[in-house]
Amino acid sequence: MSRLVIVANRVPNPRDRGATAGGLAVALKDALARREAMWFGWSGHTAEATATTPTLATRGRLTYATLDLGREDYRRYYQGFANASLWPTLHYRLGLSQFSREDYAGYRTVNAAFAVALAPLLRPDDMVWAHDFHVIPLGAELRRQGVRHRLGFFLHVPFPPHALFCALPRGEELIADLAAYDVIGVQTEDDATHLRAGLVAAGHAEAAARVAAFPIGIEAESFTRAAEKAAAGAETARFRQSLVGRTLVMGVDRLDYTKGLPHRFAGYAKLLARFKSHHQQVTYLQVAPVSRGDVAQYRSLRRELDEWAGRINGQYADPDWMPLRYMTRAVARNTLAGFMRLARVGLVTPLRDGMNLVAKEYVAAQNPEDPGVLVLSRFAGAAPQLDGALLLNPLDPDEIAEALDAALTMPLEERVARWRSMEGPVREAGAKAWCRDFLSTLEGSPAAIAA
Ligand code: ADQ
Repeated sequence: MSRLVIVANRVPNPRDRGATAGGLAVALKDALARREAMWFGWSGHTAEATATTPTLATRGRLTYATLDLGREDYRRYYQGFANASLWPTLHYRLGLSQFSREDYAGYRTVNAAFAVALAPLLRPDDMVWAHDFHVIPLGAELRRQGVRHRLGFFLHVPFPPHALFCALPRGEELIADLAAYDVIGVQTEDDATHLRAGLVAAGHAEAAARVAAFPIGIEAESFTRAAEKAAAGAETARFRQSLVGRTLVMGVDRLDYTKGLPHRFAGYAKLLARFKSHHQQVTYLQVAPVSRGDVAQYRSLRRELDEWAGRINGQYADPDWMPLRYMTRAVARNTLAGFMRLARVGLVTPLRDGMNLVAKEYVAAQNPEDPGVLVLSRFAGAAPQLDGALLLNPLDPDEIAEALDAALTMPLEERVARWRSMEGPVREAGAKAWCRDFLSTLEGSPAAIAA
């Protein structure tokens, strides 16, 4: 079996295992267990200048190859073009997207530095799988280094319609770079349709056939086991006790403007305003650890949510009832799994999301005898697979309030029927299947497209 080289902006720390491993490491676990592999990417450290040779570390059949990035390169590549230009554009938020030629140049510089450092490490039989919007030009840069290997790319976030994407300056150049990959994976059929049209418009019709949807999944069985175990543990018992019999609504997100948190809080406020029967009866726990706290838009989002939380509790709380519990500290994955099993409603309302794994985790965490209800945004990539959820438009707070009321009053029989229709897809289209589908497509692709 050929060696697998995974390229991602962040490479997991070789010392992190299990619960502390990042999302991508969990998703790739099966693929990495089955063969010799290498992780390649940023070390997580900055230095005066970007390193030219990677630092290598080996753990069994896995090699870690990482580069320190120069402070200025890091700022322009990561905080600048990746997070402030590409992230909003790919999530359909042109109004939030900033562009500067210096940031774009930094993004290209880092991708070229990655390619120059990676090319000499490749063995003849290696397959390269690059992940996400940070490394779109990597394939083209590797080809420039003379690399003829099979190169795959997977985009974890949405790909918008062409008219929207090409409003980003240099957008067409990036689409043309994608044509250097042998397989270009996206989350949904909609994303695939948009990207194919983009490739055709950018004059790369030949690459359109290499685009395919590979919806990412979770390791459902292990998540279910974690939820069962945590739900029987002391931490969940203490949390359950604190609810004093009230019904739990739960949200779990990174604190990001794509996740629709202000709209979600507005929807919850509408529930309390319009459906008074839920007063004293419901508790909403929102866990949203701060991410990208060094980007201005994320700081202002945090202020907005602080205000919402204060307003909701200020207006509706009783001395013995706090309707909203909101925390920006991270909570351990296993603890969250136990809390999800306790929650009658999983509230997942991103304004746009590549997939959204929390929705799938919520389904996997449920007790089959007494499952909760998933309330899910139509604009999450997971929506087409999870049609047993109450699907809604997350931009309308009244729709959120109505879906919450329907979920909180739903009879057991309907909850079971809806959950059963989702449980199968979540289990079958899991992380393992995702890896295998992508890698077998890459293995089967005609080798060396760029002669
Ligand atoms: P994210 O935007 O990070 O990922 P998501 O898929 O929901 O979004 O979450 C990834 C993981 O992080 C999940 O396993 C979740 O449990 C965990 N997580 C989220 N919030 C957490 C919290 N408050 N505390 C602890 N853990 C938390 C990007 C894309 C998604 C896509 C994934 C995978 O934006 O659309 O589903 O990649 O491709």
